[in-house]
Amino acid sequence: MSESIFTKIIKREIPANIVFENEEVIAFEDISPKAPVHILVVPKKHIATINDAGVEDAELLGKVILAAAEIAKSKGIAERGYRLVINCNEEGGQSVFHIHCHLIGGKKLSWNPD
Ligand code: DGP
Repeated sequence: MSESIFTKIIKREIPANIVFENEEVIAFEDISPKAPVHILVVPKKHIATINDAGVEDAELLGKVILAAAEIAKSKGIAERGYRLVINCNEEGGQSVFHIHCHLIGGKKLSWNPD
């Protein structure tokens, strides 16, 4: 399966508040934010979960993380700090099966995996 809700956002079939885009990566505000800054940084290539990524995706995934860091800077939260999260499968809390990195910040974050 190569379609996901995020593929529809990439193709502009459904709207999103896009904050960053280049050839390989797109980033947009999470529809259900958990913090003042909550952005999803998404490779345009459809990869369902991090389990499905291969060594051929290493550079792309690095670009996703670097894009998240750049967005954190542009949002003014880089120095204060923030969190990057990739959920995987059911117990990891993944609900959209197209790899994405959550950029979360803008407040003091607790550390509680529950
Ligand atoms: P995860 O649970 O890690 O798979 O995160 C999926 C996130 O995607 C969740 O925080 C809510 C967000 N989300 C789901 N559907 C949409 C959508 O249509 N638009 C946007 N902007 N975010 C969405």
